[in-house]
Amino acid sequence: MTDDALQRLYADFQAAGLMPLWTQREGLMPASPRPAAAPHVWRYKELYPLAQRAGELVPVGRGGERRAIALANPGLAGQPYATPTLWAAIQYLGPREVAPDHRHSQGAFRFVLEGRGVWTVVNGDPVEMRPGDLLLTPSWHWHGHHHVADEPMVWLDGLDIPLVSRLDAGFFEFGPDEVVEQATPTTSRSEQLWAHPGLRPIGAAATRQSPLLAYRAEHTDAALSGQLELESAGHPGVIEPGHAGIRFSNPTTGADALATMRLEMHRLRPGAVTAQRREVGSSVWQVFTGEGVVSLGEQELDVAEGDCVAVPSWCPLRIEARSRLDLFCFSDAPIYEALALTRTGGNA
Ligand code: 1HN
Repeated sequence: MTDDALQRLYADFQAAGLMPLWTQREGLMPASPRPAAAPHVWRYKELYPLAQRAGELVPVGRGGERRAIALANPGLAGQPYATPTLWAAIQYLGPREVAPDHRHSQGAFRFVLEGRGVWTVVNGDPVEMRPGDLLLTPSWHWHGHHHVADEPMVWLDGLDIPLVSRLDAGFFEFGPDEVVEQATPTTSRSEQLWAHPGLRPIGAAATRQSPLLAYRAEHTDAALSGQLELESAGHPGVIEPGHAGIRFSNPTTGADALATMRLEMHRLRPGAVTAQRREVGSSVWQVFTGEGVVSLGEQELDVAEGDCVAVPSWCPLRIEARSRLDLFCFSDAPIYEALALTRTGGNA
């Protein structure tokens, strides 16, 4: 075959909408993941004042729906994505403001950093939001937020927006303009039914997404302290020395609370260091309290309260605690597990 003939073949491939594997095999099937997303840190001392300025200048209302400011990964070409599958944002709601009711097929959660006085109403169930709480808005659940107190409130929003976009599975619907539910109970209906450890209501069916909509800071704290106290007394339970962790789970199945996102809280004793690990799939970590050093491959990042870190797929991660360090973490691990793509490694 002559060069000319080969040129004509490639031109005819192109004209016919065809592409040969042999010129692209390496790009299509790299030896190991080559994420476009970069390891990156967003610092709370920058995030908070910017969110505050947005609070002064930008009203919350119908259309925009939320005063949520997305963490845009510098490797992801100007898209509002923390990683290729995860959206993370700082949301700011001022005194007496209302974020209107809507629902979407994207699954969501909020992890509260500071403030008080906001209730998120999920499918008509008013759920109070307090610092350190994790609140769920599973896929296609109606939700709006209303603020009844005098200080602004700030939280981390996590959604599976980039994944759902790639999957062409996005649906969105506005709810009524008026706020349907203004009640402010301290315990939601979902907690009345489901927040009793090990006690499953006999009348309730198993569901793919957790029916428990609030995981309270005091329960998370007690679970983590318990692991470290047991460790001090020589009993098993921690992940590794000085490192306790819990996963927020669906009480009907014991599986991840949300279908597309894994949600966890970790606590390191002062001075504790995790092993270096890497896994396929990406994650976002937020420091809830304390300070430390997060190593992402070659990069070492000092982190303090409120800072958020994006960990790309297969990037080696190691965490060192400079004080007692509490970290909230969310990842896309349930997707990889469902698709039999899970892989973990030790040292890079
Ligand atoms: C949303 O509904 C919330 O309910 C937060 O607080 C962030 C980002 C995109 C689309 C919907 C919320 C969101 C969102």
